[in-house]
Order: sequence, then structure tokens, then C-alpha cells
Amino acid sequence: MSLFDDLLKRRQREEEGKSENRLPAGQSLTNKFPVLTYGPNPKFDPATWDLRVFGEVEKEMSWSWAEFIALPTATITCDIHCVTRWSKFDTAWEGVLFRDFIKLFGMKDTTKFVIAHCDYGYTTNLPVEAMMEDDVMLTYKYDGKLLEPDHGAPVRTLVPKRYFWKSAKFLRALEFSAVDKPGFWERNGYHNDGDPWKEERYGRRWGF
Ligand SMILES: Nc1nc2c(c(=O)[nH]1)N[C@H]1C(S)=C(S)[C@@H](COP(=O)(O)O)O[C@H]1N2
Ligand SMILES: [Mo]
Repeated sequence: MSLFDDLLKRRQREEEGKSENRLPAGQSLTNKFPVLTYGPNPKFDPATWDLRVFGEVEKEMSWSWAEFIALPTATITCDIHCVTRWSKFDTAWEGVLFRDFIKLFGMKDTTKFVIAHCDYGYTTNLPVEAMMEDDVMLTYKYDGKLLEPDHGAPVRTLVPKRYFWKSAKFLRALEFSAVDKPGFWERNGYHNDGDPWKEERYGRRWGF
């Protein structure tokens, strides 16, 4: 297929997306899978990697890689929307649904926010209701294969209903909190909620 055909096809899909109300305002469609990472990719060692939950939970716990991939999984096909204005339709993921995951340790009623902590200190925050949506997962497979390092290996969160910066790559811990703790981009100019359907791209910088 020529580049021109490819472009035409994408444009056509984009128009369809708009008419189906599937493409949020200000977004364009891509068939590629762009990579957006602040900083380097961490090195993944399955022998030492772990994933931890802490804060307002009944029981603080952690999982090794072997323990984590033994948990029951689900598959989700969803659209993703990046605040830098690309969207991608029909992305296919496999992982542990957040709703199922919390049953393993019990979330206290005092939890109002969930903060994802990643290697090298990237964090992102969401109200617990946003995490409880039925399409939120801790994913480790994209398109049937283990996640690529560029896309967050070994495990990332997937929160399809928010801009993609809320889907934390290189996840190492989830913090359950009674108070909100704006994350890396939320403290650096992005909106605290990041709902693409409300075009919540930018927030106020702290101190302005
Ligand atoms: N740990 C970590 N997670 C991250 C980021 C990051 O820099 N570090 N970038 C975020 C941003 S801004 C986006 S758009 C998506 C990009 O995911 P992708 O590279 O798989 O497309 O990851 C998000 N999660
Ligand atoms: Mo992003």
C-alpha cells in the first residue's frame, strides 16, 4: 500500500471515529504506537522485581514476578488517548483487573485516591472511582505478547477512560490514600483528572 493510500485510510477512519463519537475533541488517529517516556527504561530482572501495595489497605502485600503472573487475568480491547493529541483505536491488553486485584488485600473505605509509583520516581494519581471502572487493569501483555520495555515492561496500569499519562509504565507500587497526591505530570502543568471527553489537558501550575 502506498503512503498516500495509508494516509487516506487513516483520514477515513478518523472521520468515522468522529461520527461515532469515538474520537475525543482535539485528537487525531494514529496506527503507530508512539512511545512517550520521561527518562530511561528501567532494567527488568524477574528474579528481583516486585510489586507492592501500601497505605489504606487491610493488608500491605507484595508480589514477585512469578506470583504476579500466576494471578487470573482478563483481556480488554480499548481506545487510548494521549494528551499530545494522538489516539489509537482497538488496542488489546491482558492483565489483572484492578477490581479483582484489590480483593487480594482489601481496600479500606478510607481510600479516596490511588497513586501509582513507578521505577525512577514517576507517579500518577486518580480518584478511586476512576480506578474501579471495569476496564482498568494492571497489564503485562499487549497484542498477545509481553510488554515491550518502551511500553512499560514488565507491568503498567491501563486506565482507558483517562489521557494516557495516567497509565503508569514500569509500575512498582500502588498507594491507597485518603488524600490526593498529584503525580509527576499533574504537578508539572497537566490537569489533575485528565478526562479526554472533557478535554482536561492542562491544569494550573502550583503557585500560579
Ligand atoms: N513510568 C512512566 N509511565 C508513563 C510515562 C513515563 O514517562 N513514565 N509517560 C506517560 C505518558 S505521558 C504517556 S502518553 C504514556 C505513553 O505510553 P506509551 O509509551 O506506551 O505510548 O505513558 C505514560 N506513563
Ligand atoms: Mo503523554
